[in-house]
Amino acid sequence: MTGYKLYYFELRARGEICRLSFKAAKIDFEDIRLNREEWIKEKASGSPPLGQMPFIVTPEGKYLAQSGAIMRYICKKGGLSPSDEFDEAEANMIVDSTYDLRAKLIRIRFESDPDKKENLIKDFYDNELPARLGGYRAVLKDKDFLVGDKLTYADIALFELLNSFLADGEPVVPKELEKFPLLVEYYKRVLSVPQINDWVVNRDKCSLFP
Ligand SMILES: N[C@@H](CCC(=O)N[C@@H](CS)C(=O)NCC(=O)O)C(=O)O
Repeated sequence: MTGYKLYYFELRARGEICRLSFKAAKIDFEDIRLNREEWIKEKASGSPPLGQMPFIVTPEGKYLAQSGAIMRYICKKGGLSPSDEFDEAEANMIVDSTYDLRAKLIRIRFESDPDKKENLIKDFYDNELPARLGGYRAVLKDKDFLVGDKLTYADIALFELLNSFLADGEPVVPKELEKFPLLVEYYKRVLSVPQINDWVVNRDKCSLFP
């Protein structure tokens, strides 16, 4: 039986959260990075569900797309999913809000009008990001991890956003956390999880966006 295969571009963007989930869950996977031409052929085969990447192929030959669904599935397999129903809902609250922030950063990246781009950047860094970080701090309280008493996919989603999108994938604390000392400690705690640290420090580096 072959193992898991993950298909994405040679980018972090929406693929890195899947790579990090496999690593955090200690599940081996083949990290397949397609270029544009290879992707066009793969898409034309009709195999990728929804016609988008990232997608995975399981050892049983099943296909799954959508980075959030892949993250939840892999993390559940690796014991990184909350068992309590409310904890699970709270984890999903965090994940969904990190996806809101990702969508804003992706919009900023691809905005071609310089004035609009500047306004989007200002609103994001002056208003939206600090408001959400304050919210994450309130959920964290004095716990080690966001939900329950162990690392879950809520931590994977938030850490990946902070590390990949704000710290450019480097093993450093993003400067945006400076006003949130509890989140600085939390970020360092997640970064020090051995399999996460190993990935962030030693991964095959690629850029966030094209
Ligand atoms: N919400 C989806 C978005 C997937 C998506 O937009 N994928 C893009 C790359 S980031 C894609 O497949 N683009 C190529 C295409 O549509 O042909 C996720 O998080 O996985």
